[in-house]
Amino acid sequence: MKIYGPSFSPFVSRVRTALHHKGIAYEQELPPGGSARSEEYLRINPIGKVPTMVDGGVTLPESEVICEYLEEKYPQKPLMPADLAARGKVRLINRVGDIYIVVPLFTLFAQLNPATRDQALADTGLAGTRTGLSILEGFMEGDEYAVGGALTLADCAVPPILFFVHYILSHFGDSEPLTNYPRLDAYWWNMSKHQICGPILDDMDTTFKALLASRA
Ligand SMILES: N[C@@H](CCC(=O)N[C@@H](CS)C(=O)NCC(=O)O)C(=O)O
Repeated sequence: MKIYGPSFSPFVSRVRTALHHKGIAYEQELPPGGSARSEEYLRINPIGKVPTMVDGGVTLPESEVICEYLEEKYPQKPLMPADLAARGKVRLINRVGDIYIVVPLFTLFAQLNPATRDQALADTGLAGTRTGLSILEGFMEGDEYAVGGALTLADCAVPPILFFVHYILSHFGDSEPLTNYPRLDAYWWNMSKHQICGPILDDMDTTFKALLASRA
């Protein structure tokens, strides 16, 4: 099994968390041609984003799709609860993260530099991200795990998103962005110490700092 993409990507981290939890061996490579938009990589994944999974003859883009594939191919050490309503909750939390937090967060990511910042776009991104966090706070079932009492696909997706919530909002004067969301705040600290999620978050931190240093 091969995963294309760097460890600082929240979407690569989501897939890596599932792989580590299930104990599946994999190789990790950066996109050939040096970018997710290179011709070589676009032949593998025409969406031009990371991650992509290649498993024998199966090539899949999109982190959520890859995680569902892994869950079905390797049902041992499940990442979906048995209960139907809980399964719906996992999918709902992942949808909220991908649409209602990541989308406004990406708007903010393009406005990090105060010198070139479009303040109206930044304000829209900030408001949207905080609304998304508030929605997510309401759907979280606990502060140890997102749904029920065990790791699920929601815990593969949410902690890497919260990593970038911290990084991005710190550029807008909010260095403790989860203070108003007590369940998410406690969850973040619990996940940073979790035996599977903690090391993945550490890898995000190390590789992201290296990326920033290489650009400085
Ligand atoms: N919905 C996609 C999002 C993937 C995504 O946005 N990846 C970013 C990195 S975090 C990317 O590949 N960006 C490269 C680019 O846009 O050129 C997923 O869940 O896999």
